[in-house]
Amino acid sequence: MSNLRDGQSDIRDINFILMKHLDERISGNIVINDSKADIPVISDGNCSKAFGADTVKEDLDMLKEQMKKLADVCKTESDVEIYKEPCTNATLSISEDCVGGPDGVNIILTKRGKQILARCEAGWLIIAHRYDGSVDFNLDWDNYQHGFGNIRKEHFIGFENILPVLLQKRYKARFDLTTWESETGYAEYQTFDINDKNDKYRISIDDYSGTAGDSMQWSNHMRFTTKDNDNDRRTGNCAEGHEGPFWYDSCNWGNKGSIFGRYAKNPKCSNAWNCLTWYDWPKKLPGVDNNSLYSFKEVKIKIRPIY
Ligand SMILES: [Ca+2]
Repeated sequence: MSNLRDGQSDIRDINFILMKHLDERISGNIVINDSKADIPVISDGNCSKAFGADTVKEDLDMLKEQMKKLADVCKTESDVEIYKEPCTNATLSISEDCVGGPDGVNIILTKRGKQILARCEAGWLIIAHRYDGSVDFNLDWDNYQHGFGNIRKEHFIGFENILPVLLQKRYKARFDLTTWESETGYAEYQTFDINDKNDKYRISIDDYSGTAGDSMQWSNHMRFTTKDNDNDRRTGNCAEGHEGPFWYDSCNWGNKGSIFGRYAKNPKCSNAWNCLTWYDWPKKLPGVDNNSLYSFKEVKIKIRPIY
């Protein structure tokens, strides 16, 4: 009986997803002509562009195939930590990003068929979250490529997971920061994109607005550097010297928002620029000589499409 209930629930979920995708395919000025028909006849507003049942069946077959692939997401053995825990109770809510989806971990199905897990929050898709130091962020290139941490807690989503999302539309990014004194600030960037691995995940980040200060301006157009993959503009490796990867230009002054540094577990960083740094905070941060020595308590990076 419980198997039957599970099956029924699966069918409902799949049906919902198929309908959602059909809705998207016929959106714009194309509408369902006869909602009572078993197989809907689809036409534009003037009924001049009717599609037959074959077209709809083709779409459904394609979508069923997608669903099969999707169901395999959680079954696939993965050595990437990010995918292990949530698969036991990931929300089966399919979307191209987090817009319109519920808060929590969702399966994202991109237009080109890439499936990823992402935590959603009020329509934003979270790329990275740090708040308690439970996850080491000073990791290798491979970790940043594929993601690490626990998606419900501290994690980085992985470049290879976020790039297919970014390819779909234009997205903006927002950095939410919290101090140990519980002050919050944000930096929002209307221009945000990341190039592929061949360009070492070079970032485009511009058109700042917000309250936290623009500490990413120094990283605009920079490539990503980890301790085992040096793509910065200095002779040495900035990630090695500063205990964390980033889109480094040079090491210090090109490192003003290096939020992947060491988690200090208190506001004081023992080495300038080495912790969870956000130098351009609009005032001097308390308890340190200058802002390069302050380590923030929390940072969250998230994206959502620009309409
Ligand atoms: Ca270098």
